[in-house]
Amino acid sequence: LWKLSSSYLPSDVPSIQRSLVKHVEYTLARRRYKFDRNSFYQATAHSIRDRLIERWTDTQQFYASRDGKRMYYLSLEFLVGRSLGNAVSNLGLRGAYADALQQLGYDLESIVAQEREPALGNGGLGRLASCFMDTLATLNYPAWGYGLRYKYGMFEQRIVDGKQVEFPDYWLTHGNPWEVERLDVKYLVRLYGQVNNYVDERSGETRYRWEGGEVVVAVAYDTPIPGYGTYNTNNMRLWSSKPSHEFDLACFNAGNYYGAVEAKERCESITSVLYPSDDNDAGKALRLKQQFFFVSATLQDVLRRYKKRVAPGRTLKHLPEKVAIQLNDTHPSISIPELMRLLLDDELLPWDDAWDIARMTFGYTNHTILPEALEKWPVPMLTELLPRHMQIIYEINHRFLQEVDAMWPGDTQKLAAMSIIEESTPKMVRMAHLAVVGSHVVNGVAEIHTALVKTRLFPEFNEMYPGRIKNVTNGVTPRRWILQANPAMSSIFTSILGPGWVNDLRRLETLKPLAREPSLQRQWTHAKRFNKERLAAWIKANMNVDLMPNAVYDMQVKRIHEYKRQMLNILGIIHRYATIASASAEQRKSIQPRVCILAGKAAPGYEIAKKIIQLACGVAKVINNDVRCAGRLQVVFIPNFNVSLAELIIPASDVSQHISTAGMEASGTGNMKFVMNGGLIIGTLDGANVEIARAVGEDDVFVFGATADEVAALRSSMHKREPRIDERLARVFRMIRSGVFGSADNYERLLDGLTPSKDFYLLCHDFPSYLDAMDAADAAYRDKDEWTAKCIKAACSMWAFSSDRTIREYARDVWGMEPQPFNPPH
Ligand code: 26Y
Repeated sequence: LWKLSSSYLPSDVPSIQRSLVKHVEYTLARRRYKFDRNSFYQATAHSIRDRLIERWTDTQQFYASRDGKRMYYLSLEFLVGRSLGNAVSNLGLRGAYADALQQLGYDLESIVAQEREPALGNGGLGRLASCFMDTLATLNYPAWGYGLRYKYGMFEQRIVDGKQVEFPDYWLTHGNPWEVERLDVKYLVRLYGQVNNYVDERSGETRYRWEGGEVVVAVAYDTPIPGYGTYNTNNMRLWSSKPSHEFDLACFNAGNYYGAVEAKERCESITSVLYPSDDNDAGKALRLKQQFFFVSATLQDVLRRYKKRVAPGRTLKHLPEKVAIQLNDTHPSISIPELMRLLLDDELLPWDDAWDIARMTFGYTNHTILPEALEKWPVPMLTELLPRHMQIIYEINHRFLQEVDAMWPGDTQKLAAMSIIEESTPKMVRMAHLAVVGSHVVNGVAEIHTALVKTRLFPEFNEMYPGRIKNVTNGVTPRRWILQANPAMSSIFTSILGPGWVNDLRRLETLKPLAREPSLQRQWTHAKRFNKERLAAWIKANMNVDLMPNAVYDMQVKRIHEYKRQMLNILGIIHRYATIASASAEQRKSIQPRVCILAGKAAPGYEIAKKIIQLACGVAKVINNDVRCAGRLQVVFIPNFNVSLAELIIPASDVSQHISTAGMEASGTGNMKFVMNGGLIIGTLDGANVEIARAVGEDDVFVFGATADEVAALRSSMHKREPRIDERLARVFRMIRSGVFGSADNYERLLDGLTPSKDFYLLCHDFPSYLDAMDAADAAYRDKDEWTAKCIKAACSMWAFSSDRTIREYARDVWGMEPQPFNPPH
């Protein structure tokens, strides 16, 4: 058997071709008919998958034999994007597959474009998780991602009559060749029920058991995660919910056939849909079920793997030496009481031992300080769904508040502020407090954000646990965001530096002294031009708009949020329009041509965000049809922004906007992607913009607006402020109210929020300096050679924003984990 199975698949062109045809004929059962492009996409995916599986199973066996520390990244979201292009490139087989397909009459790029991307995440947080997966594999860290296999991912956004309309994203229509269904890897997950106690005969202690209720099955779906230029291949395990047999018997025997079928349907609904909101927690019971379902299956799996390995003297006390669990925001933080329950009720450990183990195992990453985005669950809901966890949370809180009282004796205000339970009606469990108390490290995602986490969000915790809160600035993977998204620029880097820069972005620094060299500048300009034309061709084909090729391409693509201030961008665009419209034909010639691109989804229930999209579309329509703007200004709102579109849009940018009200964007990761692709930033001193500005130099970032400290001061004096607004802004408001961009009634709520005394996001305050930053960018763009030099220098200064740097920091400061490279057997 060993002999039969131990050979490896060859990856020369003829072998690849044989494997492609074999998959079309046998895997797809399309022998001798229907050899179309989609069949070849499926076949190529399966052929690559075979090669991934070899490396994957070898790697997992190797990790098991080495018994090093492993990290598990728990995230309710993974925004993976397309896999085929990424896999061929990470395996170093792009050339071989391109040749193999070409000889069969297909072009790799158009095959790659057949793939429907899984959108199992909302935005930044989910995409960060996927960038981390790529880096963890590339750097040979033994790590797994755990998540949920939603049947419906992030909704598809269409623009109908200038407004966002949501359509369901059933991404599994054509199957998913990247996953392996593990029907044998399944766990039971309990919901509801009651807690019974009993006296342990050996110790005489009272012990607890959670019993009854409904039992759901979690089935594993595994996806191999290849690293770039390494044999190591990690795993992402996503859970899907199924009704359990145990459950069948109970219900059906009770004679309630329809009720039982309905209940079975409810089981499957747990993993049916991703919640498409990234800003406020609707407190929905189904969302809590998702979180617990996910956490319970994952912890059972992790503990089973840990226990499978028998080593002399090893007990559960040593768990933190072998296992690190990272919580991607509070979404999986019910892990903390669940691990406690497993250790107390199943393993019969004493409380203090269980608590030390749990705290040393977990790390918690915070991604927001906005109060409305902090998760809280009503105590009655938790008590009903997870009665034992509620008890444990109360016990954790009780012990924690004793510590608080010991530190600040008699300070009831401190107790109320820090308590895990909020004394509201109904009472609420503050998941962030639970996560801080139950983790050994809490991290923010950019320097300024971490500072605000320490001073504004958790000041008391920071005092009580000095050193627990750390910063680990986000990063993005250069494999997807440079190599794959921008082949034109990548080939410039590779031709000068060789291919090693992809795994060592610091090497780009050596290009900075060449930034003014004409030959490099020429190649760079060509690449940018190529990327703009690539985007323009897509926009022509999909939206029937002809973009000017020579304009400044100005982009703001991200989730739509008031704090991200797409509205400020639109107000700026209207101002530019007004300037063009009122200029003489002669004056108009001196105005810098500009293409403004916006894209992003609004949460379905977020009315104001939807109005912002409507205004953007209304403005685009008017401007694009006004002859006075011809050759000067165009505006496009690209529908259904997702990872694949980001890969197309970002490399075409000259400038991009990251203009959140200072203090509100935790980090941002789009900002990093744009600069890496040779675009400059117009931005506020917020999130990672601050560190990007430091890395590339203040002169090459167009910074404007109030700082985070000023924002705080401005807000507190808001009511005292004179209601005077900038004359240019007043003109913009008048235009919107005149109805040129569609009935003013549509926009009244938007404008009403912008009166200076109500302007929470400080658009009025920042508007003048925003226009100055725009003017500065326009002026800088006029000197083409100088502009190109700036872009080259900036792009080549970005090594610290590679997720490789980020993950090395986590490994050192949070996980205590070493790389474990596996040397290929051939
Ligand atoms: C509670 C639930 C409604 C919820 C679901 C998703 C809450 C938040 C989210 C997602 C948040 C998110 O994407 N945050 C972003 O994380 C990025 C990665 O750290 C940051 O760069 C970005 O600033 C932050 O907004």
